[in-house]
Amino acid sequence: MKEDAIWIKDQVKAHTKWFEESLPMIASENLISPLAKEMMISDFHDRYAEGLPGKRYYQGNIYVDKVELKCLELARKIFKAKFVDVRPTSGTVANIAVLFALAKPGDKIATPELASGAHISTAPFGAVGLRGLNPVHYPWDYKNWNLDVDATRKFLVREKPKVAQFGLSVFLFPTPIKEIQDALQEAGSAVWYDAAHVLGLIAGGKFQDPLREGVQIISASTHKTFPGPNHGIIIADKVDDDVQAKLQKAAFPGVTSSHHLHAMAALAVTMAEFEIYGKQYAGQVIKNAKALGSALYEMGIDVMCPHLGFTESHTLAISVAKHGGGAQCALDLEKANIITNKNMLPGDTSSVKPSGLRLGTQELTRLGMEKGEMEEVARLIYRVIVKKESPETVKKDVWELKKDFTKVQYCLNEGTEAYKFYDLV
Ligand code: DSN
Repeated sequence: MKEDAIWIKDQVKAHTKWFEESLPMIASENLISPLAKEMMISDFHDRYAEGLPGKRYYQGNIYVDKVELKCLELARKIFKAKFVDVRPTSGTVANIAVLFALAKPGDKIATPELASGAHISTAPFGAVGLRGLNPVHYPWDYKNWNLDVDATRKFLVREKPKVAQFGLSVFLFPTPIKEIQDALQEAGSAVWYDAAHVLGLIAGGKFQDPLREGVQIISASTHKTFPGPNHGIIIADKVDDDVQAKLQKAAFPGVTSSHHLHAMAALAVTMAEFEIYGKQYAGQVIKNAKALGSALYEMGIDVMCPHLGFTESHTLAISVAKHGGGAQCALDLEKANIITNKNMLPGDTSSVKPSGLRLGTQELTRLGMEKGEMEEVARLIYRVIVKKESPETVKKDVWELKKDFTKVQYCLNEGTEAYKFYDLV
């Protein structure tokens, strides 16, 4: 019905306005640039392409092929990798493709545990379980939010997992892969790194460089610290032709038919923009996370890992057990238009009533916020979760802060010379 269509559009408009007025701090989200957005609503959306550029099963792909080849070229350059596939349509889809290429049902896979910050695709009820794999978990150093290096070395040699998977959804610090390289080699494990959360930090040269540290295959979504569209990517280096062929077959026809060509074009545009602005953006994201962590900590809030400077990424984990718990605090913050998520912390047993919150600075940074704004964000959070001020009152001050930060930065934009290019597309 026409009324239904209009009603749906109105809900999306209301959501969009709400987010414009809010401080979005979910660590897995971001904003795409105006040019990337234009790709998302282009005719590419309405088309199909199956296979690889130049070897398609459909006609009509002349320009799609050019764009995909450019996307692959840019990705190979940014990630200094020989092999890239941009056909997985999300991070989890990329993960399933990697699992199909590297393992068979019944094989053993080493992963971090959910309570250590792992992603659900590595859980028995996620992609790992779907592939019929047998997960074993790394010994964890909860104080430092990382692998216990010595114990992990012994664990790898003992367990000899077919695949060793690294990467987290609460990804505070680089994983010490170099430090366990000897054990990985002795175990004969394929080394896979889910970089979804930190892809932009890696691309900007501000986190670790997994492919130079012993990782063979990276999978990721492309819309977290890498500020692209909702899509997926597989990146590999030093893998033989056989593994490359398996990855390609897994990507198509294994886990995709067509690969969301509009998102692929938006990813290509984001890569081109990232080449110009990425390093600066990635650096600022981390500076902002550290500044926010310090400000919250100075106000008496239990930010994890103060002895390590809180974080080396975009993410902060904070314990709000003494302020009513993660679920209640996340709801109160939402009422004040500060959007976060409740999160399990080490020792928690319930994902529904965990003791923590996860905060990310990548989206506020994308809007141009810096250290001064992070200090103000910390005060707003403090007022809601510690002082228990009415969220309605705090919401007004959230907008006071946010109203000057509503335009996407670190991209080709209005007012810059590059905007002329954007205007012509
Ligand atoms: N659910 C996402 C996150 O928040 O980390 C990852 O897929």
